[in-house]
Amino acid sequence: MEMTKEIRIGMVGYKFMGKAHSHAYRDLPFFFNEAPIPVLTAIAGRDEAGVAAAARQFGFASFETDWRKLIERDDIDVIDIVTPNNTHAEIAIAAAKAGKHVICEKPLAMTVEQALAMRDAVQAAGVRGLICHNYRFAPAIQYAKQLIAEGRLGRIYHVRAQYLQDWIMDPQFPLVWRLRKDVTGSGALGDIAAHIVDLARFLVGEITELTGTLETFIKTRPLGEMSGGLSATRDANATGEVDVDDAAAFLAHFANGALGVFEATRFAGGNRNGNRIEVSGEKGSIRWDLENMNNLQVYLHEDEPGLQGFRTINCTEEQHPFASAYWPAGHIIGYEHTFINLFATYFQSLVDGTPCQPDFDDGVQNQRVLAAVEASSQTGRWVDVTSIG
Ligand code: 4PW
Repeated sequence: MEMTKEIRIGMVGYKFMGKAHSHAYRDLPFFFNEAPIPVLTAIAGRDEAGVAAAARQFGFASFETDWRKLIERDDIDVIDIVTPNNTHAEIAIAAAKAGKHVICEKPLAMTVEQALAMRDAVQAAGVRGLICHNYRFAPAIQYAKQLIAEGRLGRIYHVRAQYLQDWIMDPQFPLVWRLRKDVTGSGALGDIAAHIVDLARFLVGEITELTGTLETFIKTRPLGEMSGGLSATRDANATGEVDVDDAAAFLAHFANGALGVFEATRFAGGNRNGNRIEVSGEKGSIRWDLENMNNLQVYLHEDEPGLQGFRTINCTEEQHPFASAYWPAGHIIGYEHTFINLFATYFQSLVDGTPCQPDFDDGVQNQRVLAAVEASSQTGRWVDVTSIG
């Protein structure tokens, strides 16, 4: 009997996404019992006490206080980057050059130029990059993709996507790294619009041109630090200028002729994590909301008149992608399982040598869209996404 392959993980960073990824690695073999097994080999962070505590909590066998040491180790197959965005390119390129596969949180980089350099580095080294757009791995989104690919919705006319949060609405919420351009690149745009751009690209295809705008409602905030999840601690005595967007909105044309309307904001009071997409086609429509993520709303025009309307499909049946790995029908899964599905697919592809998306090409395409929104916001004009970078 052939042994199940092990994939040895070296993770850089250990906050919100570090916890989400580590949890997924530990739970993965419970559900995907024939998939390669992730081994939590080492974790890196600059603060020795912090990284040691994270290693204990998440279950890593060892830790390093310099990510370069992690990359030099020959007992690691995959480097997983869960640090702020301004560090992604340097770590990913060094990891690829050292022959490691690279998992990277979104957005891939600060700029299209960096994203291209990261894509080129993994290609040149013959290793595989994965960008963590976990939401496309919700079973309901995978099922929607199947319906669209089978032509069940016919020609696609509209994409309506929103990512609505409200965690920084308090003007006293501090200027954490996610609100500092030098660390994060952009605000709601790169942090959450990136996800709906990925869902739209996955379901409908490439965006060719767009026009958009960015807005910063609160321009000065107290200084402070993230303290876990999306909470923060505030320094009462110092303030700083906010140089990223609080909200982004744009209209887009897709290569297949569809029209898209996108909105991403951290100022939609009452919406804690409202990641939503609706696709309208000539024969039917689908709509999905992360906060009710097991359900897919489906409308099919072929339904008998009088009974037409959106039906709610609970995507936990054996026909729904990934669902059988978990529980019997109707026994729902959550946010954390989107990461498990993503990593199980990626690790299997590493062993089989088959393609796995979203890869660094997807990261580059996504970054082009983000750059186009910024450019359009500055000029007030439509921007050709295909000509960027
Ligand atoms: O998936 C989302 C992220 O990309 C999460 O809900 C929080 O917002 C954390 O970062 C962004």
